[in-house]
Amino acid sequence: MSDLKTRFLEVYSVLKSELLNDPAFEFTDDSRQWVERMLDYNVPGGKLNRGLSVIDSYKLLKEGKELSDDEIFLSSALGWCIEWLQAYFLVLDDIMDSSHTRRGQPCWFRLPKVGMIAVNDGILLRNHIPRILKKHFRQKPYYVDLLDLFNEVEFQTACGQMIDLITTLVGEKDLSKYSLPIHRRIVQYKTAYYSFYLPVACALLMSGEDLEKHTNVKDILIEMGTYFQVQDDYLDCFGAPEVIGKIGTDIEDFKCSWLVVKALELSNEEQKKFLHENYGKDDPASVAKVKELYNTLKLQDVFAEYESKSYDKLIKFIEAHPSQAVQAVLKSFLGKIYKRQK
Ligand code: GPP
Ligand code: MG
Ligand code: MG
Ligand code: MG
Repeated sequence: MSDLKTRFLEVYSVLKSELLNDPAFEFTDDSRQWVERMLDYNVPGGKLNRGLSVIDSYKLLKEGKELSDDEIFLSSALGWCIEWLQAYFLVLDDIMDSSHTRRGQPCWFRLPKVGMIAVNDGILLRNHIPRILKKHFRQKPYYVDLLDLFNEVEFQTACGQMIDLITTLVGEKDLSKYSLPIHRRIVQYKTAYYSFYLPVACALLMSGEDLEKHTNVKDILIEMGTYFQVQDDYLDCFGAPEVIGKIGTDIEDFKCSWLVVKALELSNEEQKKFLHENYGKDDPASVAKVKELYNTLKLQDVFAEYESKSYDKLIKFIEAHPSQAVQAVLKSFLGKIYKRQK
């Protein structure tokens, strides 16, 4: 494991122990154990890309200057706030999407002892973020901007999740409303802001930058986040569950996934009818039929082409940015996700 990741994980232990000894609540042994188990189950088990990106980005913005212990700790703490935010979203998203597995284990709400307590655990995870920020950033000149940033991004994500969910309303299954602009709107809000803009925005604030002056960086990151969610939609169907750590549910859930939008674009009338008949049914035979049509339409090739075109477009976009340091941040981020298998 890289040195940076080891240090990052050490910061998790520090933050966890602070939260488990938060004087604002009189913990009993039982409640402390519950929170500890809930955190260990849901917070650190992912790829940690979002969290690690805060440290990486901060380092690149400092143009390679060695970071002090304090800077490493603070950028890691911000990284963990994003991982906490992600844990909160995923715990609730898995309930909403009726998912089964996440990060190679049952979704938290699927554990018999947990069930709908998971809803409150999601709320708790969300409440941990301002507690971490208060403890470690209260005296910083950028504290208010940091709180505002997390609030804005959470609001955008919840709105994205809302449109993701209302487009799939049961009883109103209407595939004809699915299109690329609708898909784009959903994924920008539900994924791109918190997964891509937030880590870099945290690093910019720590470096004393004014976020208002970086709207072009934001635009590039939102584009990258859109590409990332298209990959997520693709992997939901074509990824190996043992590699991505989750079993796809987009077809059963009638999601406005990039794959179904492309399938609709490429289908003839007969194939469209077939899709209307089989999409959004919680039955393995219908799901298999949809996948069969995706194969007939060669969606794997269509995706491969989308992937390389997006990459070229993003690189051009990045290279037009005036700052070399910012270019390095963005290229490093893109490098981590290009052709990802998980
Ligand atoms: C990912 O969509 C979106 C989120 C995790 C945002 C959830 C937002 C909330 C306010 C709860 P997804 O369902 O495609 O992700 P996955 O494939 O990982 O389940
Ligand atoms: Mg989901
Ligand atoms: Mg979802
Ligand atoms: Mg998905």
